[in-house]
Amino acid sequence: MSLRTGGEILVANLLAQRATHAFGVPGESYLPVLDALHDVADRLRFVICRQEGGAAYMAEAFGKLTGRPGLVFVTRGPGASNAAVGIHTAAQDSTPLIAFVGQVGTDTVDRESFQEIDYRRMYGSVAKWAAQIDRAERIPEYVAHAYRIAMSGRPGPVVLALPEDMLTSRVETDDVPYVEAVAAAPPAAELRAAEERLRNATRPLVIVGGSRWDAGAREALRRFAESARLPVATAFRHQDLFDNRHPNYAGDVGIGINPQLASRIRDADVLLVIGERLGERTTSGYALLNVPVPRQALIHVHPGAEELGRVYQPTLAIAATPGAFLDSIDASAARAANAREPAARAYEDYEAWRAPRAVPGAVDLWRIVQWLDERLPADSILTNGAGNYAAWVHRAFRYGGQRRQLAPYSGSMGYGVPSALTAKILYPGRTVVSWNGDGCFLMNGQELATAVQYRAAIVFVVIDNGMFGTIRMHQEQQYPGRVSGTDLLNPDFAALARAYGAHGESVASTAEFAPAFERALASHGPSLLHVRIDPQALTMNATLDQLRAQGLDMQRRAGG
Ligand SMILES: Cc1ncc(C[n+]2csc(CCOP(=O)(O)OP(=O)(O)O)c2C)c(N)n1
Ligand SMILES: [Mg+2]
Repeated sequence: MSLRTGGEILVANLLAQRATHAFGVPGESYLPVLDALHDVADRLRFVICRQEGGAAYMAEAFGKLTGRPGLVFVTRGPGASNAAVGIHTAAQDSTPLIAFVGQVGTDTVDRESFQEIDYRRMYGSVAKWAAQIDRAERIPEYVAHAYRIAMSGRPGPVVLALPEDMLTSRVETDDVPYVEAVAAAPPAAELRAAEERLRNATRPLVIVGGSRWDAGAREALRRFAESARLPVATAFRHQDLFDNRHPNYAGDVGIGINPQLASRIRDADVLLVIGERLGERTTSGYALLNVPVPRQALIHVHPGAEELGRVYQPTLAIAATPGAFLDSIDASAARAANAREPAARAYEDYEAWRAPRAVPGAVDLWRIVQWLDERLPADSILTNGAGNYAAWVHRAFRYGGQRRQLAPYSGSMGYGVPSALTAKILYPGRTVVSWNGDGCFLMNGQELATAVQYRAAIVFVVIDNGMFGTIRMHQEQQYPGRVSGTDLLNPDFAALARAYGAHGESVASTAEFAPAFERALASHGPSLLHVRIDPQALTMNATLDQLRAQGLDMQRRAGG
């Protein structure tokens, strides 16, 4: 064995975990790591980003796409602060991520040295684990533990601080072996009880969500749903867990849920929930199911035992990964032979909900998304952040049953640009469409430079309504006519894209979208379509004026 720096030991142990990519913005605080990466650039690619928020989101998207922790490297205080949005998203989205943060030397710690923060306290309540590696010989132990924690149970983010003197010190140590997530499998007695509940159900429904799904688990879900004849709904921003064209598909349980699906959930006698936490967005603000004891028999399957019964007390609490549960349940024993209606009835409701209605203005996003739905290859990836603009893809686009949707369960803006970069870097052969609002795009629009630098041929779409539309919607409903803090004066996004070196075009009508999209794809580089929409097209169900009228009406009735 020979002496190695902390930086070299860290990189060697990441390679031992078969890490292929790391995302980051450099800092002088972790130069030894950057130096060690220099020698292994062909195996562990460091993707240089423009802002740590973008880098952390990219790492988060890596975790979503691969199931292995996304790695992000950031410098001390300012870098660590910028990265917070991605770490929070990883926490709420149950995504494995490890953030490596530069830290002042142990010789000057606790003086509030330049850019010093105690990351254990800063990230204590957001990360699954926040720690500092004070001795280089313990790096392998910390890396193994970080991987295991990030991936196991309910996955989430880990923050590891790297004191500068630890990274430059030279020690002898072995590397740690490859670490896998801890398996969580259901006990046989609970499986039999679940089968019995489903077999005797008259109005059963399955809801799927969360992380720790792989291709095998998705396939097992399809087989189970078909054989047990169960309708399957997908949780908020998890629409790619089940083929949306499948006759057993019931739609998505998210913001602006199909009222028919909401009734179906309320009226269900047995709910089988797999992988989903049953968070606020999937329960219509905790209103869909009774707290703390739902009226429905709830079979809750989640890999993190601590999530079972957190809000909703289940009839059966099963600590298992989706794959382990679906591989072990006997679909024929669970077959809902007494179901009052065929599973396909729910699909008819979904189809009707998806069918386009009239939209104000020259650009009809409903038609555009339906065109994309038909046009895009079956393995294309669609990303988005947060905003009303996202509702169009969530409602009208059909995500197939493989990993195709990158969207924040955390409802965090600015996710659509960086997550698309990760998708295109990992899968250069797949079509990647990044769907953004005008507000959302500029939260991480700087990563367009990263897309150009890495020649990532993503089609960025910017839906420009000249406002933070979602907040304007709430304003009109609760404070009608009192517009405050939500107007935006936007740049010419197409010209901005061209300034970055990307292909950029404006789209002024529905008919212009398809040819512009084809030209964007044919440019074989990053491209941006600036789509100006009528501000009246604020939601899929109501115009801006209608929302204001509803708000005024509510005010009148409240006696205001
Ligand atoms: C990081 C972050 N900041 C603020 C918000 C609050 N927020 C939610 S949606 C939204 C407006 C989004 O605007 P835009 O991207 O233009 O989409 P639109 O609603 O206009 O379609 C805001 C400000 C948020 N969810 N995330
Ligand atoms: Mg907007």
